[in-house]
Amino acid sequence: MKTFYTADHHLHHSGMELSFGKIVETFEKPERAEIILARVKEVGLGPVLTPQDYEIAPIKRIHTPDYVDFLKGVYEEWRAAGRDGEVWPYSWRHRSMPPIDKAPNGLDARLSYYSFDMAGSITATTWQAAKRAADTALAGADAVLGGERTAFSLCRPPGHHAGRDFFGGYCYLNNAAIAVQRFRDAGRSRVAVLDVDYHHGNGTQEIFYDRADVLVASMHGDPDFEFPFHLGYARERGEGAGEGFNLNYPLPSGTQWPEWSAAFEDACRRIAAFDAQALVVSLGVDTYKDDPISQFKLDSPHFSEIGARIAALSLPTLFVMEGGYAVGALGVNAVNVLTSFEQ
Ligand code: Q9C
Ligand code: ZN
Repeated sequence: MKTFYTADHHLHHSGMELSFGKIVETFEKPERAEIILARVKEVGLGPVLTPQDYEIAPIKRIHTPDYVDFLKGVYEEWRAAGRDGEVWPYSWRHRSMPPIDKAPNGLDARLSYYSFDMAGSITATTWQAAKRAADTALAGADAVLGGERTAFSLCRPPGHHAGRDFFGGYCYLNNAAIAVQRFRDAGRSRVAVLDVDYHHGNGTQEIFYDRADVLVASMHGDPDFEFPFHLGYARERGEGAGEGFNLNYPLPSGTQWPEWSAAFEDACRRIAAFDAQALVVSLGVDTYKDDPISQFKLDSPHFSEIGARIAALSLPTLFVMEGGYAVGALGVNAVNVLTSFEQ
């Protein structure tokens, strides 16, 4: 299996985050991608290739032009306002405030408009890193379109919390969604997304919610107790033409393999029935028992079972890296999925 990777991911590093009332080193740190890359090399998964520098057009198939301009330019605006450090939003529209559909003018109001949390900041080079993560997803999609059965896009920063015009949950551009659209634009008429990250992929859900050509299935911590909250309930089934093409499997805190794999099996069967021409896996391994920010109890061998079950779908499959924060086991867990897929 080819792995797509670029060291440009180092261009994004929010130093800190707020975790249960304490300022701590961010869990979404550059070391994550290096650990996964080291394991890819250790097991001899296959060649590690640098993605080309793509045009912006395939990113704008998913993200709005105003959001892309905002992400590119907001750090300079922050500096021009006389501020140091990283760009952080800090206040959001409460349910008591009427919705708006146009960005406000002021810097902080616009930052609020284009985000939903403060899991991660925007640094001087976050845009470049996010753009290269999207390139990494595109290169993986192009490898599969070129005839490879599978590919691994080692994206960082991750993407599944980013929507058409918002960032959050450590995500800025939705790498998996950009890859899905690449498959669609190359003529694959139906594409499935299997999101195995511990968190609900609210961005991916938002992007494809009204579409029947993209089936999105996600197993995750129940939004009643887990980030991103508010979205990810089973009742969210898609809307309009997309009704029935969004599948959520919210699961309780402490979920172990039998319960997780039952939901996963149901998702796999629904994907098989969808008759997809390509599959994009949002590969988060934060379901691991020792993940520092998650509450599921999967163990390292379970990730091998996940890879084998995905392989049994017999679909052209792109793996796109999402979350996973237990750095000691991160490489083993992510690469277990990939090696078992290939066996
Ligand atoms: N105290 C992904 O896995 N909240 N994003 C963490 C920790 C943000 C997870 C709070 C979690 C985002 C891609
Ligand atoms: Zn996650």
